[in-house]
Order: sequence, then C-alpha cells, then structure tokens
Amino acid sequence: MSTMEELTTKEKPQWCPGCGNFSLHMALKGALAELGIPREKTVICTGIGCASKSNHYINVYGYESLHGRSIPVAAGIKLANHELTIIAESGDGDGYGIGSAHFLHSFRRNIDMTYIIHDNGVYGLTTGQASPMSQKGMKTKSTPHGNLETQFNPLAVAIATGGTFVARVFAGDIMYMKDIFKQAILHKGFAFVDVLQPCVSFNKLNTYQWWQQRIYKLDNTYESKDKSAAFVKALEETTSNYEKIPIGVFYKEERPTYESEAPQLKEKPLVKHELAIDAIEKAIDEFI
Ligand SMILES: Cc1ncc(C[n+]2csc(CCOP(=O)(O)OP(=O)(O)O)c2C)c(N)n1
Ligand code: SF4
Ligand SMILES: [Mg+2]
Repeated sequence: MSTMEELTTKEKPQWCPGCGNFSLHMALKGALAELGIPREKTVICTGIGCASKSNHYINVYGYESLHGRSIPVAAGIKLANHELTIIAESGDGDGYGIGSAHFLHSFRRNIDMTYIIHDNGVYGLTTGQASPMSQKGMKTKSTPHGNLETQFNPLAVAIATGGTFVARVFAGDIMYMKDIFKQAILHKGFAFVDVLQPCVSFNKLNTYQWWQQRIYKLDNTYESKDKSAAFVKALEETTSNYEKIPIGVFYKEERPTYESEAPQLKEKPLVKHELAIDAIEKAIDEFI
C-alpha cells in the first residue's frame, strides 16, 4: 500500500503550465494509492514524448523505452513476471502512429496490463507537428495549410480488433479519470484508456473549453457488454462531425489472458522457474 506522498518522486515535472498531463498523472497516482498496489510490484513503461516522461515523476519501477515501443517492453516484463502490475503509457503519436502495429495486436493477445494514451492531437515534445489524432484541416507546424488526413479512431479499432476493456476519459475531469483508471487496472486483460489531454502549447484547436463543449459521459443506461452498440458509440465522434464525443467505458468483456493460457506460465511466473543451464548450453553448442 502506498500513499500519494510515497508515490511522488523528487523530480519536478517539466510539463508546460496548464498541460493536461498534470491531472492525468495525479489521477493515475490516486488510482494506484487507492487500490493499495505496492510500489515495488508496479512497473510503468513509456515510449518517447511529453507523455512518456510520466514515469520520471511516479515512484514505482519505470522503463522509458523507444518511440512507439512501450507496449512490447511492458508485455515482455509482464510475461517474465506476471505477478507485477504493469502500466504502459504513450502519446498519441507514439501509440497510434509509429507504435500502431503493437496497438492492434495487443487486443488479440489480451496480456493483463493497462495501456494509457495521452491523446493531445499533436507531437508535443517535438513542438507541434500533426499526429494521427490531429483533426482534418487542422493547421500545425507540419501541416501549415491544414491537415489533409482524416483522424484515427482508436476506440473503434480497439473494439474491432478484440479489445476487452476500451475506455476514454477527459483530462479536465480528474475524479472520473481516476475511477476509470482503477477499473482498467483491476480488469483482467489488456485494458485501454484513451485520455483527451489538452496540449496548451501546440494544440490551439482542442482546448479544455473545446472538449468541455462536446464531451458527455456514457450513463447507467449504456450497456458496455454490447459490442455493436460500443462500435456505434465509438463512431459517434465522426458521425456527429466531432460535435458529440462520448467518454466512459465503451466496451468490456471477460476473456482468458494470454499468460493464463501459456503452459509455461500457468504454474508460476517465468522468473521463478529454475534456469535450465545445461539445456541452454546444449542449444548454444548446436550453433557453434
Ligand atoms: C524512432 C523515432 N522517431 C522519431 C522520434 C522523434 N520524436 C520524439 S517524441 C516524438 C513525438 C511525440 O509525440 P507523441 O507521441 O504524441 O507524444 P507527446 O509529446 O505529444 O506527449 C517524436 C516524433 C524518436 N524519438 N524516435
Ligand atoms: S508541449 Fe504540450 S503536451 Fe508537451 S508538456 Fe507542453 S503542453 Fe504538455
Ligand atoms: Mg501527442
């Protein structure tokens, strides 16, 4: 069990004042503290970007990997020791751009971990080029005459490719975000949360106010086990021309995790197996 204070590192966050990463970060720390997950059993893996600095400021194990590679590193750690709580964090460029192949196949695999995307609609760290989440027509450093490409729809892709926990939250609502993070961490399987995260320095279109005017929460009448309904909800942002943007848990199902079905991992975590040195040496000898 860790308190918010214990989860805080001495490093001062380097994000711009007003950045949505601050509240996302507080919500994640709050979720870990309230769930009572021990720090020494938690690992946060990131890629590269403003989002990916997250694990500098949270006092758990951390691994800052390569741009787009937070998922494979996180998956590797989970498969080595599935007793750990694993969280991967990425920016939208990191997760939906260069890391998109990992994103797609994670839903099929269903390794038990949480994947949080800081979805700010730009490449923030490299000072504001268009990302897969930049809206069509949006002017950025790399699209001075307006973005020609349509926006990626991560929720629809996640549902279509076998996601077992698919959610979206808004960085302007910290309590709601914390609640959904807790649900995602507790979910047995690959839990994905897209966070609408204002970048106050480089995304002048999708501001806090812009999101507040458009988002609404899925209410108690919404059935998150209905895949067809979830798909329709995920498409609502496009069908409404970005006038109505739902947030909440879009889809949830129980399905065996990858590690629960892998014969080598059923009995105990890989790290607790004896090292079969003789067999390793024999295998190496065959290649010499
Ligand atoms: C392989 C590789 N390509 C490009 C880069 C340069 N780079 C660093 S961060 C970044 C964009 C980050 O954008 P995003 O993932 O959306 O995160 P944000 O900074 O917006 O949080 C890029 C292109 C890199 N570090 N590695
Ligand atoms: S550039 Fe944008 S995303 Fe990066 S820290 Fe500043 S406001 Fe946040
Ligand atoms: Mg980004």
